Amino acid sequence: MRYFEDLTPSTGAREPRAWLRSSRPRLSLNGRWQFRLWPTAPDGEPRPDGWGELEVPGHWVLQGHDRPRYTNTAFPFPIDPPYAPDANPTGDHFRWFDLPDNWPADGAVLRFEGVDSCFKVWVNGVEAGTAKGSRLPSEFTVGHLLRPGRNSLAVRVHQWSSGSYLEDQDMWWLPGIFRDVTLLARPLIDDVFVHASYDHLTGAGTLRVETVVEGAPDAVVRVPELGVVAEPGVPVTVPVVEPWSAELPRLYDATVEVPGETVELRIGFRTVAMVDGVFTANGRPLFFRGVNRHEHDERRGRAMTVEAMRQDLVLMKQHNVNAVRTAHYPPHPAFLDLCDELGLWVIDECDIETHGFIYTDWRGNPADDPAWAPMMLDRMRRMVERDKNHPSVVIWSLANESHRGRNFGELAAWTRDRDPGRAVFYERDRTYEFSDFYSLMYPPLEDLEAIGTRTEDVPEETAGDPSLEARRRALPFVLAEYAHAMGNGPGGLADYQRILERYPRLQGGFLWEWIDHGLLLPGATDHVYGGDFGEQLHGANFCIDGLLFPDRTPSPGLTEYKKVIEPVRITGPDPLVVHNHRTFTGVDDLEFLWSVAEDGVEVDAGRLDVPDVPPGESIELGLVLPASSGVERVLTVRAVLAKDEAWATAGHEVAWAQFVLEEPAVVAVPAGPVVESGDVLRLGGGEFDRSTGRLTRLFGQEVDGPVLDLWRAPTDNDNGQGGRNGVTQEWRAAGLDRLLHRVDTVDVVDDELVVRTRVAPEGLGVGVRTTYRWSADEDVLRLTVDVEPEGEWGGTAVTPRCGSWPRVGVRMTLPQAMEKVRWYGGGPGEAYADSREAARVGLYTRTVDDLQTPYVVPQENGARVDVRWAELTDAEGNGVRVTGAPHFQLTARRWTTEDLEAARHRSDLTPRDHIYLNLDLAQTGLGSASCGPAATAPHILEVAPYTFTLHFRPVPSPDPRTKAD
Ligand code: IPT
Repeated sequence: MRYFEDLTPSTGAREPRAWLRSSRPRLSLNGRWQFRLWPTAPDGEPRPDGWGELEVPGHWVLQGHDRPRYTNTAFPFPIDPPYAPDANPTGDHFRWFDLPDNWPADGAVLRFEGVDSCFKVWVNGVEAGTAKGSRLPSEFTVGHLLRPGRNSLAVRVHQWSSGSYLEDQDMWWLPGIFRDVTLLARPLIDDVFVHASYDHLTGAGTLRVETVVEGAPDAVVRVPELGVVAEPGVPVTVPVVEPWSAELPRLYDATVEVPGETVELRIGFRTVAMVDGVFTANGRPLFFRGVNRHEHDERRGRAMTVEAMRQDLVLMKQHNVNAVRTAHYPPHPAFLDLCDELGLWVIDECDIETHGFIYTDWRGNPADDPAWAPMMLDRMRRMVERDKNHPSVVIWSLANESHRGRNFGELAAWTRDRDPGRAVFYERDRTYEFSDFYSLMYPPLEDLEAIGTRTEDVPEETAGDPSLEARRRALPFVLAEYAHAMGNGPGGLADYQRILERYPRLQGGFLWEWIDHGLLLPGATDHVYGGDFGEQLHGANFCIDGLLFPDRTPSPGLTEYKKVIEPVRITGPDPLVVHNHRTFTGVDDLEFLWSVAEDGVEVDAGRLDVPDVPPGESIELGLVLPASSGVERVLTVRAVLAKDEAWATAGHEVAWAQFVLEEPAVVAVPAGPVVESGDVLRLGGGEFDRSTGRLTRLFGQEVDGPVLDLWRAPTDNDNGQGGRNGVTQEWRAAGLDRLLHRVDTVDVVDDELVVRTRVAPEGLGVGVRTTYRWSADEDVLRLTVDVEPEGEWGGTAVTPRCGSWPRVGVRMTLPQAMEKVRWYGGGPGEAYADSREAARVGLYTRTVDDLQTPYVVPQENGARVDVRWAELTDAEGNGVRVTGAPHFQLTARRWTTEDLEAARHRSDLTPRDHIYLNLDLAQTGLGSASCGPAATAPHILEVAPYTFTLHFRPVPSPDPRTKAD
């Protein structure tokens, strides 16, 4: 059997050990390598002739050789473990390197941080070893193979191997040497295991450092700041230390020394423990405001730069995220260093996922086959040994989505024995027998609530085993994945958070997922996803499901998450209360600012005196507000950083709240005559077609509409998973995407123009009676729309039920020059019924182009909610102001809903020569049905009668109070 297909994890590799910063010489072998790609695994040794070049670390498929492949669960090769197909792209990598003159003569180690998926190494033409386990390090002893001066290094990398059966994570298949390659002078200190605990009752820290030193000379452990000088293996108690937590990531510099080598460490004192079914750190229950993070860079794939890793963590901290699950493999080791430094709780997950065995109904699943136990245990050991010194890592995760399997018992037992100081996690074995947590993915709210009260149904898997079931039911719960951020969404975050925070059993969750996996291939401007290469089997855009766009700009979902998981809450206005939801720290790092705005313009502001509030407690504040003014008044209270932190500067906003103190006075109904002249009806600033009743000119500008609109370009979450279980199907079946309009009557009744219509889909009997009532005076044109569904929306024997509408509102066009948008209402970003916590009332100015949210796969986006009024004007400042009665939702684009719906990539959208405006009463929420529950009842726009009113005024306005500035 060929080495890349056998069940040997590696040959010639050294024992796994910690990732250490050593004073011994090292030589980075990153850089330009020679490269040649073979369509199938060749025999013999790589020879350097006629080759191209490649950047290492890197994936060849992102550097012009072959192409990347995306599948969700399906293996892109036959399920025939442990075999690889003959079509097994194999990349030969070759380079020369010069050994520095002063390189120590006592040996060397060649270290690979990650090679996908199996490789063989030759040094100066002699084989040094082989390894599998893509996202894990491998080291080979190579000192005896080196010579002074010039040396050659050849690495043959196979895309497919037996290891691939353990690497079916939902992501791009990206072969190559994608993490650093380093030559290390042979370590004298081979391994270090730091045990640094914290006693929250006494405030003492206890440090014990185990070392593995070759030849066992005496090592010395030093922590200068604490005056500690200790022997390895001997516990030292320091009476007072500052503990490490994600909120206050206190690290102490330390060293381990032997003659000839110093290893530098950063120690965090902290103790995690299960106490009465609750996971605690330093004596307090932990609560995860987490994200699942894949390693992804739009150009470099999983060959991450340290800058991008830092950027990820800084963005997480800035958005109130306090935990990360390294979905679904150990990250680059530098990432965990940064987690220690910046403060994040980490679930470190092993590089194991066998999801594709769902297609054999789990027959042959490696997780349940003892023959695979060594391969799996090897992975667990390499992760735990590498990452064991990071205070940020508090939970070891055995795997993702690999079903039930006895090998997990072995992994868990080994892990608990090796590191009793952390918890063990595995979600997909429904007995949870090997896990310290109960966990699920994407449960509906009711299920989460039941889990909170420990009244959830007994899983089938534990039904026959009362003691196993009792154990499971006593476990704390962590939401491993929820709120699928695919495309526009997720919706419902606030609803989840409310439940998560209510029950002590629920210790938080990890949103799916951090970043969109869109890839930019060399020279391309559009991101690719599954299917873009004409491949048959692919996962389409299912991995475009992040809170960041592929270029790491935050999407509206992240802004919403930040608001929803605020660690400090402000409620009010009377009384105004600050609640500290942190676990360990007070609020004295924050400054509390207030301001009052009238119609969006700040009229008063100040600083609130807030005494420190201990974690878990609240405080009431006195705030005397200015007297009534007759216009809308909004109080905003913000908590901002009082000083710079490692991840944000002073003034960075952590939490905020808004309160409408006073509603505006109601606008009177205008009354002026309707004037008929030929085919045209004139009413205030509007001109209407006599026969259709359609508005054709508005304050002198050519317009079309407004007409009823019920449709939107379906979102990924509307579509549901794989185009099933979504609302789009229901909406299409009801013909909402093909509505026809018929005008029944156009009447002038007193001072009103009344246009009665029926709007209905082709081919069906359902319809919507829609009446437009127009009235006007000199300044304002007023439209009231009555919407009255009729027919069998509830379904018949032959037509399906349609329970909701995407939107209810009107659409109209404006001249393309009216691209400047100024509005008073929710913003600055888009918002939807179940994703609107982050929208705050203010006065905003944007262009129509700015209003678009650049989802990789175009879909409904860009709505602004709670809009009191919005102006669309041209460069000269001429245009129209739309006012709601009281509020409306605003969407403006340079293309139609239909264009948006048809586009598969952003470059498919080309501006037309109009601006398309949607003025809505409401839209259905977003939900998370692309992998989870749909929008819930309160956020669904039911099929029902609706009435809404809009006022149109010219800009500049004759009324000085509403003048554009
Ligand atoms: C879950 C996977 O764990 C994750 O990798 C990703 O595929 C996510 O779904 C969807 O994007 S698995 C799902 C069947 C619950």
